[in-house]
Amino acid sequence: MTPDDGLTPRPEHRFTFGLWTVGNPGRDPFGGPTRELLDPVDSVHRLAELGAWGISLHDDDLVPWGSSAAERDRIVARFRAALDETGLGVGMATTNLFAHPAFKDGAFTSNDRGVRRAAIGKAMRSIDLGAELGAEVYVFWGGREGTESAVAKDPRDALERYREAIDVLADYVVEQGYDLRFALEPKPNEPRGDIFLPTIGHALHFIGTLNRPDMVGVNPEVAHETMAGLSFVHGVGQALWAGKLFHIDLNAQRIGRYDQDFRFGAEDLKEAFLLVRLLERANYAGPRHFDAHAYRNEDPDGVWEFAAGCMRTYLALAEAARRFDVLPEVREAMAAAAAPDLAEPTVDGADAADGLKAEADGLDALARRGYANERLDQLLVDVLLGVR
Ligand code: DIG
Ligand code: MN
Ligand code: MN
Repeated sequence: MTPDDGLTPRPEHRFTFGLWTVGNPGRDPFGGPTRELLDPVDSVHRLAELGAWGISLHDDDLVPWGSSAAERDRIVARFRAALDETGLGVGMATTNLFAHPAFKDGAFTSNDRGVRRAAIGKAMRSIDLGAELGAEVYVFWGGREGTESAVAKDPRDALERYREAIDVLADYVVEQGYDLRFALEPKPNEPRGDIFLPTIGHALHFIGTLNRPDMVGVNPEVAHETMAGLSFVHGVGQALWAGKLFHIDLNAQRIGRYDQDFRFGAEDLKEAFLLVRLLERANYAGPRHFDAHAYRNEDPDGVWEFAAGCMRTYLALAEAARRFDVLPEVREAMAAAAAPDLAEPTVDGADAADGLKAEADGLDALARRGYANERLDQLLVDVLLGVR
């Protein structure tokens, strides 16, 4: 048991885990399960004991596809009772539109119109479940929305079908009176060779084309933007700047690898520090959601070490960020880097074009200054290493 060193997760921290994360049985493309399947009710109780605020789920995580209506109601009632008993909330719900073989050419963007219509129907049934459980956000991860052979889908048609599906589902939520916001989750590839809406930027543009853009934000994932070779902190920063960070998938990833979904902080600690510092300074109020799983070689005890580690690392990084930002030497280094000056508007109404053009003559003088980034970055490393 970890000593109470101020890093004990509590419900007010709003940590959530997908049922599929702690319930991951260790299956991978080259081997079967290494752990027993976990009863979602057991996950709820164990996560509550660890100090999590809530859970998230795909429809099929709770109600196996093909269950009868009576079986569905029984399963949901038992799960609802566990949530009530523990006080755990439901941060997010989503649809599994990637496991059933019918989705092998896509769901919303399958070339088969019947599959596209069935996908929308499955999403509607899953939205009903999410609303019934009190989910705050509804995520769309288009894991099968893509191609291996790009000649088989005109990307313009695919995006038009994607937009049509999200518009129809947003209308459905409004017609049903559900209090749900949508969040699109980008990913560049895997399981498809190339996936539509591959990055935060693509998703943010796509949202602007929708009939109800205010209802839709993004659910960026650390691993996915990293797989694309991009800065996750910059991507989350742009989502925050656009007012579109409705949810977030926290985990860890090494660039150039398949989607690893490691424990939060298990890889690039500096990037994780900068991410947590950004989220905390932005007062991000959504669920701090982990979409990750324990190593395949872990036993059931290791699964709960994994879950505790995700939350402990987030809290430790938040504490380190607070310590970093109040250090006098950091404030001095920030000033030397002119970091606060970036928040100052560049021009004001009185500026005439001739005046600005004349200032271009000052470039040689402006080139002489330094920005003290080495000292500032070393201070960050010092704090991370606990030597300052
Ligand atoms: C994978 O990163 C995806 C699915 O697990 C799920 O649809 C979504 C929700 O976090 N993330
Ligand atoms: Mn992932
Ligand atoms: Mn995810």
